[in-house]
Amino acid sequence: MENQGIDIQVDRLRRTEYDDYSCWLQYTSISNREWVEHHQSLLSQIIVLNGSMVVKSAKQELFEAIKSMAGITPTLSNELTSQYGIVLATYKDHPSLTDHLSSEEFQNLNEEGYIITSFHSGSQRQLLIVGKTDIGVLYATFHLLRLIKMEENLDDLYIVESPKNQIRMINEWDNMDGSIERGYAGDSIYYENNRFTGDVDRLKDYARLLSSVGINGVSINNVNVHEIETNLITSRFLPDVARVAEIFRAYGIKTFLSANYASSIQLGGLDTADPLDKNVQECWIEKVKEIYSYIPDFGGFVVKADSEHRPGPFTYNRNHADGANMLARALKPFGGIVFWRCFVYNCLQDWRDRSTDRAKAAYDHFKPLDGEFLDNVVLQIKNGPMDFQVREPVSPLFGSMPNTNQVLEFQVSQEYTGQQKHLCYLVPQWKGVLDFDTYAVGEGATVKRIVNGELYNYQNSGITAVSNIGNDRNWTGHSLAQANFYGYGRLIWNPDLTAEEITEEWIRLTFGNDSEVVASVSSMLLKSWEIYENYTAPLGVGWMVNTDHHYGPNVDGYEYSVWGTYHFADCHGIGVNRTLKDGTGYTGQYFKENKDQYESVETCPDELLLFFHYVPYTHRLKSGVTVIQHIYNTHFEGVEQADKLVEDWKQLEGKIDYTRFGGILNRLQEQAKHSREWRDQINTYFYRKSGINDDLNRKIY
Ligand code: GCV
Repeated sequence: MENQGIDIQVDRLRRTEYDDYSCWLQYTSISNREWVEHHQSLLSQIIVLNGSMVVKSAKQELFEAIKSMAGITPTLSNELTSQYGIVLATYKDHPSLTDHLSSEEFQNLNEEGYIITSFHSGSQRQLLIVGKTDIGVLYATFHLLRLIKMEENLDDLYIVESPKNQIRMINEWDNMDGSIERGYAGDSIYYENNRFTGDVDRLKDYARLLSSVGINGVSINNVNVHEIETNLITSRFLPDVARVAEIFRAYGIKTFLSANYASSIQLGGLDTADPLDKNVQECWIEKVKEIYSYIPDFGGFVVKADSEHRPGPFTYNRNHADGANMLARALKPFGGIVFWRCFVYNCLQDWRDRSTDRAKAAYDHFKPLDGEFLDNVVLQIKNGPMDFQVREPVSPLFGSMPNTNQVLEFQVSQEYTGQQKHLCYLVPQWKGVLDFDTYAVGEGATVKRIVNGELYNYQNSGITAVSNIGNDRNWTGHSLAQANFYGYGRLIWNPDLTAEEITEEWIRLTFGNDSEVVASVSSMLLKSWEIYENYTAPLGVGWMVNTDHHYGPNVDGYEYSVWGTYHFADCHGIGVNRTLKDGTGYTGQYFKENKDQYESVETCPDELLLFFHYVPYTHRLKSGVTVIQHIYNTHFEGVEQADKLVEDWKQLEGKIDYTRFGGILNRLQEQAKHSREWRDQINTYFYRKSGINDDLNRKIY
């Protein structure tokens, strides 16, 4: 027995007090001493039967967490001689260990899956943590730590887990000057002053957070690749990228880079980025070889091309498949992937011209190319056809390209949903997207079954999202926005988890097991999306935020609507006619069931009515009220609900540590104040436009 192999510096993981920095990995002392005594023998030894780097991370995490939470210093062993303890092993290395487990269960697990099982026989009392491969051991360890923190009984566990999505990724929008595009929690943890920060501890703690919720890939720079970041794929910065990759590797996370499509010009000295040009192709082949010489398991590229002034293949009269395949060919020998973003639209379009609807753009560009992409290209599609609005329909591209790999892109960072100053917990919104039935092959063709690869047998697929973290001490600015990070990871691991389950888990891990705290915070989080929607843009119409920075109310503030308002509000009504009959024809991009539902005002769901239809203010919704009265009602109600969030939180004083209690209270108070500005601007705008009084004669400023 020995305690070697434990890195002394991980001592910093131990905390006696709750600390915002630790997010949901709070290893505070368990006050329920009965629970600790009951599990004493189990927790007093860790037996590690695999020597990989990733299993070493699991061992370190478990060792420190047990020491900190239970006050027990486990002995460490590499042999299965003892009768008791927690055993970390992989199925591949130790199939015999799993004699008493069903090997069939293991066959059915995917490569990242695991089984946790309690094992007793005579005086033998063990907990087996068996991964199909080493990353499964790490994921299982984090699972076990969740159970310990929640003080669950460990005597009779039998847990079988496999992630439902193969790609579970995060996209950082970090720039090398240290800023983060759409970042609301401080500066970058990777870069400052056009260099890497070199803050290894912070990156390691980030890797722990990511891996604890099952994230297995991170692209570490903004999809808008500026001149300086184009150099990330050169010898100037590749050693730094390799150091980041090394930290992530120990937690089972692959490193990706966003690439500048025109690198052959900036770095290769060519005068073209034509994907069919032999020199351009050769240039990328050499570049990719160089990258892999630094990072042998490099994940690949994320590319934003021909969008919002970024370069792309259109300049050379080539299409997206030409561009993506050129990069994919270079990456193929090394197992790399190209994430090619479908966020492609003409940001200079004239909104008066009803035939060029921004919502239609992604489908129009990509659907005709189905089957033309190589199998290591994955099309990256935002959840909706616009841009992460508080409410929009699901992108019609999902399900419409059976022969092309797809990943779904969410935004954890709250660009349009309060920028981590307002509480807006997005798990319920994401669940709605994942459960949406596209009817691509009849009933049941949900988005989650498309992106997990099941429906069309995709080679590479899954879910990615824009990160919401920065170098603020609590990572996410608003401490309750940590729930979006956690919830994203847990949901994409298993989209069948309910929002309630994920929420309760996060609260108990983050704040402890007090039932009043759990009930109250859970209700606050689960209602927060609806509350935010109530006092902001109504009925799916979107935006109404200030231009460029996208925070605060501005009804006409859509930056690309220089040609007139994008929501088409006039003195008679509001909304965008996207019907096939006499609108932009966007509804025609959906499969029949959804097309029919959205096409008709009668069947279109209220919450999306103004996305699909222009209607008079006096149009009666299915809820029974008119559109104008709905706008007034929800905006008054939203403010009352925002006030209630403050009151609910105040009730928890004394139950939450001082720092987090105060920090969250400040944000909620700011939200309540700001919600009034929203209410007043929107109600006044529509009162003046429509000239219709509020039925309840409330004061409209
Ligand atoms: C990274 C929106 C955001 C941009 C972002 C873009 C994208 O337009 O406002 O900041 O650019 O989406 O997803 O590429």
